[in-house]
Amino acid sequence: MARVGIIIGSDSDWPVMEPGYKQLREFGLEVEVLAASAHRTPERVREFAAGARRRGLEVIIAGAGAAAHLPGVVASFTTLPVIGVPIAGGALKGLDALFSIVQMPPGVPVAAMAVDGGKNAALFALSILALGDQAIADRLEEFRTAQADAVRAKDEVLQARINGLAPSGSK
Ligand code: RP5
Repeated sequence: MARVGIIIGSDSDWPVMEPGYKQLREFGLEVEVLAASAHRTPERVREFAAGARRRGLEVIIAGAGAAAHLPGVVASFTTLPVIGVPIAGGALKGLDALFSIVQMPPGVPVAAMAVDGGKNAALFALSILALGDQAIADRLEEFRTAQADAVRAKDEVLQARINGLAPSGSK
């Protein structure tokens, strides 16, 4: 049963959200995915969001561009945590979507990720699930350790390259 739902305003948003989807799948989670627009198919959005908890979802990631009302509209139909991802594109390059998502009025909150932050949305969703799931918490620790190891390995390569370039006699 899917514990995370990803809803996007258009199939054109999928390339931004796919890395997050893959991340969730790597953690062994089933994910419900839907493309539906707050403006073009509002009834479909309502149906998705209003029934989300009943279907077993625990957290929803909502990605949209332009006047991105989708995360807020989803949040208006459910008390599940909603993570909004502003998607770049169009004349304002995601600033419009960022403001639409981050400036929710009091009462119906949405967590706002960076513009095009589909992967972080998945990691944040995993942190929420980890509150009540030790296996996911353990896997998140492993993820962070592997990430740190990768940074250290890149630094070693960088240091070797710098030292190789250093003129003789210099440190
Ligand atoms: C938004 O408008 C969607 O989330 C998408 O980011 C943007 C453009 O949609 P399409 O014209 O590509 O369907 O509602």
